[in-house]
Amino acid sequence: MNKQKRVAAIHDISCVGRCSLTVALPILSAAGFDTSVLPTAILSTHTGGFEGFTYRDLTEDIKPISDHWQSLNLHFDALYSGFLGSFEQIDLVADLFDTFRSNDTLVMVDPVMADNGVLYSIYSPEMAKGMTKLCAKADIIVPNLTEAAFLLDEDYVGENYSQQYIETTLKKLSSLGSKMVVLSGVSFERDKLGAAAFNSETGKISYAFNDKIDGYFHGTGDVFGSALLSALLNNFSLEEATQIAVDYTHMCISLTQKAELEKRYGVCFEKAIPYLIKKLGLYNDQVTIKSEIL
Ligand code: PXL
Repeated sequence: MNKQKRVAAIHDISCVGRCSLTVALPILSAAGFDTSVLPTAILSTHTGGFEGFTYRDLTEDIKPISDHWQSLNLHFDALYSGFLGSFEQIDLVADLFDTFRSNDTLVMVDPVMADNGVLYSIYSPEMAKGMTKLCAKADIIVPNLTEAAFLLDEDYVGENYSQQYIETTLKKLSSLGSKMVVLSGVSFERDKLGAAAFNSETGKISYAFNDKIDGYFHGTGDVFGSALLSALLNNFSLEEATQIAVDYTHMCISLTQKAELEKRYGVCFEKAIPYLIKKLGLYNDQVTIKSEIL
């Protein structure tokens, strides 16, 4: 057996409402990776749709955890950051990248901070500026269209944009410093939704789409990012990995919609894990998802 790859997932724990670590950890584990976690904050729920959530900022714990990890001489095949708990965490996570990056480490930054044209409630515009610094340290960044606008200090274009706009945006995002960019939430046709990917080393831009399901489903950015990383670490190309992540996210949304689940609790990504595993080629047996098991 090849050596099992190890990932560090650096996100918050939203105790209720599937997103961030409660999504990244199970998906990356199911995809076969030894997944270590570094929680950036603990919230009773995520910030999008629940009143009165608690918030414990774990900024003070990052450096001691990192120092202890360093004493263990840990090697990480991927470092994957998402929602950060404070402005200071940007520099702390950047330092952690410097400490644990080796030649074969893939550093993925999801600049989680906004959606649908607005910043998440606890984020400030300064956070958005700081996040560009972290993106510069990444091999791959995975913003949505709103985050892209904040990173580039541009106006959010809403749903009216051209293919030219997407391709220019991909290139501008890559010039922040990362080799690869995957832009999520891209749609050119009313009934299709997906992502655009750019590899600055080859200059290649690719698109991955699936059927669009109307409505806002919480936590899908984290489902998408975790599936994308799972595919990249399983040696799929950027184009293939983007399609796998789009298809898996679509499957999760589709199952959630069929089950008529409350959207603020996130998508039922768990039920679609066998589908992801099959797409990743980890099992050869026929896998069918039965929506009636929901
Ligand atoms: O899925 C993004 C996310 C992660 N973590 C927290 C959030 C959100 C989006 O609202 O509130 C705490």
